[in-house]
Amino acid sequence: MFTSVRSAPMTRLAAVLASAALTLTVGAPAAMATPQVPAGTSGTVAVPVREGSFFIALPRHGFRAGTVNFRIKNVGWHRHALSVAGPGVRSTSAVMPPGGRTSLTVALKKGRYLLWCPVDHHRQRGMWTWIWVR
Ligand SMILES: [Cu+2]
Repeated sequence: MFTSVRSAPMTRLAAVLASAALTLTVGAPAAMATPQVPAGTSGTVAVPVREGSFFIALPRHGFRAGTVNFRIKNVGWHRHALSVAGPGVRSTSAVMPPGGRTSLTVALKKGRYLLWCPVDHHRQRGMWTWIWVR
């Protein structure tokens, strides 16, 4: 008899605790959803590229292996594009009008890649550069 009287509040308490635990469990994944990806080791790295008459400017030429998204801006007076060739990659962006933007995503492996502008004779006029991936 006494046990059943005492067990009723305990059952309610247990229900409240279980509910609180459920709330915490549901809330936890959202709190832990912040990506913890070290820069340059995985995920996509965004790299701004400027192209003009007649150059290709990158903020750096050394990269870690992984996916790179070149975000290209044409700051010149001619049409430009970006080609990338190296281990496992041979890719060309859309052609940008003066002032235009485009992007090119490539998966870089260890090695050396050539970047150049494939429009007209821009490569011969100086629009090329190397990047190194390790
Ligand atoms: Cu060009």
